[in-house]
Amino acid sequence: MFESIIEQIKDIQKIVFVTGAGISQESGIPTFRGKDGLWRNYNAMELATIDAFYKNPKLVWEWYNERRKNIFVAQPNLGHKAIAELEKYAEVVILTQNIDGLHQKAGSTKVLELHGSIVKIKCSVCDFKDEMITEFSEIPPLCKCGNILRPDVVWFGESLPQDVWQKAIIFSSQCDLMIIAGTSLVVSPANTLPIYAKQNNAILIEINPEKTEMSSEMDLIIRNTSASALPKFVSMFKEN
Ligand code: BJW
Ligand code: ZN
Repeated sequence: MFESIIEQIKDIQKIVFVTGAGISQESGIPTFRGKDGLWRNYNAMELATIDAFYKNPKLVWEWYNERRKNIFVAQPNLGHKAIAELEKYAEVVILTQNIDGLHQKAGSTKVLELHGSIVKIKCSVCDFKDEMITEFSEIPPLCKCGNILRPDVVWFGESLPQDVWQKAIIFSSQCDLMIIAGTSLVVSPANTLPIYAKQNNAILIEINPEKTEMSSEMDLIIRNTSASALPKFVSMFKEN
């Protein structure tokens, strides 16, 4: 079984990665649902919601400011770098739920950020959008229109950016191989992407030290961390 999948993989052209917090764990960025995912006794489910932001924007901004500091010093790990290198051998698209920009920092060129980006901000009311260059002296910061600015990320109860989501569906529906790395697949709609790939008879591979919601759907499971597994996986393409 394993050998037959490996043989098929070598001839594959269109590869889609679906990545989550676990892929950046070895860069020192905590995952959401792991033991280290707690912040001041809050968990992500409590903070990453539009309701939490309206109830206590200062608290939510403090959480993002602290994460931003950590993310800015973080470096891509061997997992991010292996995916970037794979572009030499195949057509690679990354559909990431992460907001940390580490895939791009590693050199990957086709990255769709499903849940936004830590470096972007937008107004909670008007159409204003910008990149956050420096920290704001007062939080929550205000837009020129007088309303509160917010991180340009997708919280629970909000829709994903429709243009990004439509492209994610198209790439997933057309790929030959989907590699799902470092995500618990508990959050929708990102966790439906493997279904689109499966409908195209794509091979599904999961890279995760733990079982996920969709492990039973996978053609191959690599129970290892992404920084350990991905360089070995990419080396198979080099040998071809
Ligand atoms: C390693 C590793 C290593 C560790 N190597 N692996 C009921 C009421 C209301 C809504 C809903 C509801 N039921 C369902 C919904 C929809 C909701 C949802 O899915 N909720 C579920 C939790 C039940 N989804 C939404 O609301 C989404 N929008 C939507 O559906 O729109 C339509 C709609 C509109 C209005 C009302 C209802 C529906 C939006 C979801 C947005 C999620 N946002 C966040 C925050 C983003 C910004 C930020 O980063 O701050 O996205 S929450 C958080 O979860 C973040 C992540 O991207 C996302 C996924 O988490 P991820 O990446 O999988 O991380 P973990 O921690 O869960 O898993 C890490 C994995 O790595 C683990 O498996 C480890 O084993 C593994 N690992 N080390 C490899 N070294
Ligand atoms: Zn505004």
